[in-house]
Amino acid sequence: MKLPIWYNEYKHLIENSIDKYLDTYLSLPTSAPLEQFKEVIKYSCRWGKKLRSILALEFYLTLSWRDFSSIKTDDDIMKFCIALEMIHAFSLVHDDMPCMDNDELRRGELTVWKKYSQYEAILVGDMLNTLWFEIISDIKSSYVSQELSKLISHAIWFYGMVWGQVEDMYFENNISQLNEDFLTQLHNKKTWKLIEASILWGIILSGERANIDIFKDFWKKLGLAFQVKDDLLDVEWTQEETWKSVWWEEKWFVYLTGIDKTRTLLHTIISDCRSISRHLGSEKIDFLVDFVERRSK
Ligand code: GRG
Repeated sequence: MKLPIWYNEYKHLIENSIDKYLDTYLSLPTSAPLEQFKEVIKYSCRWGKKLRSILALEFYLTLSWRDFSSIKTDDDIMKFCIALEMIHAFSLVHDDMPCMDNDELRRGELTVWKKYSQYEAILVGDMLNTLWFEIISDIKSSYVSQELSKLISHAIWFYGMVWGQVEDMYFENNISQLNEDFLTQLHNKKTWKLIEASILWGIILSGERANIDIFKDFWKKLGLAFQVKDDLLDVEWTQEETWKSVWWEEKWFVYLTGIDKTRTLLHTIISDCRSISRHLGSEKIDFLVDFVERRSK
């Protein structure tokens, strides 16, 4: 699916902001081992769709009636985007490790543990999951910064990514206990909590909290659609097309319900998202919804 120019502009801004932020620290002279580790840090955050932060940014812009050109790399919304991408990168680096998914390919490149080493993959994850606190603590309003820290922390642990990953690892060896309900719950924790945080905070930073109730269902459904599509990618596309390892896994909607039912499920959830996003009248958000359904990466 071809990405529109604006998507690439957003992505470019996010990537530049991450680089700029890291460079403030990484340009300081250090010892030889740390020089190599700096490369690992940059490698972990590079590439990827940056979808979570693009969602945050677009909700922020639409609801605050701001133009993309008015955004500066040190605006609070950009700090939030950098933090989101660091947390996401951290979860991917750890998820790929031999003790978890044991993946060798991510974002079209070797996974961090495969290219560098397992100890560096663990440490770069530790670092990224610490750095976001510092970034969020730089947000101008201390009340917002405090609220944001709690929400992000919940997306990571409390019914969030870590809990989802614990269940994921458990069902790996106890597949007979898995059913559609458990799988939905697992994905809700593992995947949609961070997507929820992205949209919710795009709204809050825009100053339009009154819109939160309208979009509650939206982010829940979009997060699930994202994961259902992720499962489908593994059966519908090749490794070259998706830029990641694809294989048949038993923990999938496709495995539990069959490919046709999974496609129908995706289509239904996406239609629900479209009817909610229509309220916003943003072509860009409509595109992001379509993108979740039609992406090949
Ligand atoms: C405490 C943050 C934290 C993690 C430790 C490893 C782990 C616990 C959780 C795993 C969470 C995880 C990897 C969820 C998968 C979500 C998913 C489908 C990721 C792929 O996202 P994309 O397609 O990736 O947006 P790109 O490469 O485009 O950024």
